[in-house]
Amino acid sequence: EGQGGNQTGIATKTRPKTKRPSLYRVLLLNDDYTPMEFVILILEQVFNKSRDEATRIMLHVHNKGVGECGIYPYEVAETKVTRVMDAARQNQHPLQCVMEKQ
Ligand code: NFA
Repeated sequence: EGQGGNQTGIATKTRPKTKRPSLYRVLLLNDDYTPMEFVILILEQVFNKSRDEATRIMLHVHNKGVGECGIYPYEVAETKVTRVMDAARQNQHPLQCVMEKQ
């Protein structure tokens, strides 16, 4: 009586212990110098947003100081943060991208 019960005759359920990957929120931070168009391109190219959605997120970051680009498993989030920070550095923009456990 392994799977569906125990020695008492009372039916019990065992659930296979699968670990769901923890999710991370990737955020863009506002600054005074990064061009709006650059931020839109980042949101399109790194976060696969449409132009309309990218524009919406960019303006949200611009107006509120911070905004969410997406929620991903750790390694995906980390890769996206690295891509943004590399692109910002290459173009000499101070744009900052961070991840936080959701
Ligand atoms: N605040 C920037 C500007 O006025 C635009 C920006 C938006 C920068 C979102 C960083 C993030 N050029």
